[in-house]
Amino acid sequence: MKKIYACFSSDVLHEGHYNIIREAKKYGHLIIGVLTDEAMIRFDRYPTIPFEKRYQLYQNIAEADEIVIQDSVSYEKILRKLKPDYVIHGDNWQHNEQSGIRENVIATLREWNGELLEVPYTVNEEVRKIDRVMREKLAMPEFRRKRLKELLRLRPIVKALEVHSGLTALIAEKTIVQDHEELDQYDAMWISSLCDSTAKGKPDIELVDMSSRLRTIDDVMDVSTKPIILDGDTGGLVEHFVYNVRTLERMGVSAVIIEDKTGLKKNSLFGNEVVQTQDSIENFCAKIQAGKRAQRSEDFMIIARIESLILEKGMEDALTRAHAYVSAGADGIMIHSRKKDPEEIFAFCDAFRKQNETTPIVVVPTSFNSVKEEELAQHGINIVIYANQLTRSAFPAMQKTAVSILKHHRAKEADHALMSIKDIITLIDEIE
Ligand code: SPV
Ligand code: MG
Repeated sequence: MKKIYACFSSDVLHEGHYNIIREAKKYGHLIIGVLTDEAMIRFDRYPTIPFEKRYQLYQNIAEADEIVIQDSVSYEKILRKLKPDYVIHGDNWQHNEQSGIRENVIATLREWNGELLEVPYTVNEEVRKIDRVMREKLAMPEFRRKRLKELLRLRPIVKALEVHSGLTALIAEKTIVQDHEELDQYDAMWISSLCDSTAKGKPDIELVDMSSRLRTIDDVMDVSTKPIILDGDTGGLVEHFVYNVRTLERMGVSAVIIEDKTGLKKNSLFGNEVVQTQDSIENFCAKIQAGKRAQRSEDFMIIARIESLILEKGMEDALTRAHAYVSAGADGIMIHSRKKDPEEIFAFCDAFRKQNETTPIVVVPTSFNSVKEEELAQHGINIVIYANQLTRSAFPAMQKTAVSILKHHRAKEADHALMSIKDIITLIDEIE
């Protein structure tokens, strides 16, 4: 009897899947692969039900003769193990970001004369509705909020991209790339004080107040499902911070990072070129403790950011503070540096991890940008934040266009670098 393999990643079975299953069954022994959570979040959206439930869902398919686990987006490993005569899939992956995965399937099957069968992909009203409902569920505060902690368990390193508007949130939400037979995407979003302020043409000195920051968060939440890490600056007055913790939690923000500075806050990348004052360990611990007492859910994280290396107070000071902040209840620490290489960040992380193996470490490699994620993870770092690159890429592009139009007294010369009108009007999903 011939063997046919199909892999599914959906939480809900719909007509499109049944169509594939019915077709597959005509060829013989049907093996269904269930994608693990780790693989699913690289490839598609976040699962709305745990892996065990998804596995059960596929077990209940009457036509399935065998259920197996596929633990990577690439089919290569599972295909070599099963050596099926056929793989069946919808034809939608011929021209999307999965085309490389498809080519790899064809090449792998060729090793034993196996064949890829493709059925027309079903997009009807029911399929669109299921997708919409899933996304809406993921955007709900109770789902979104806990997702960062879940990702810390699922990912070797959580990748966050800076966003400051609905449009930038869509980029963080939807950008998917092929990466060595796998797919990759961002895990989370960072709402930077620098970029949120810059987008408003204001300096990064806690001038853009919390009401305005909440407005940005709401714009981002409106069009996305990924978890949000808020740059909470110094956290402000303790008496205000406790209210803000509740508000952020209620909205579905996953984490706030507060930095141990006091007085008029300046951007860290200025270092000691401007006057910046670090808070005392005692005061900052009191702020963390007050925030943790105010918090109502298990999911929300208060992450303490240490500015000792930025302010050249030394490694010992950074480590003393890190351990003190964790003892005060911080759910994670962020260590910042404006050095061009990551040596002091690695020295800090290695020393911290000797005494503390579990508390998540966050870094922002803006200055030390040559380091790759894998190396960060090897030093025990759990979250990497790309804190300002979207803003820094958009500004020169817009400025160049403005100059070109002014110089040429028309827009024609700028046009080759612009997104087409057709693309821009279809960029935004409409609610049906
Ligand atoms: C921000 O993005 O606003 C930050 C990170 O706080 S940094 O600008 O590097 O200080
Ligand atoms: Mg900031």
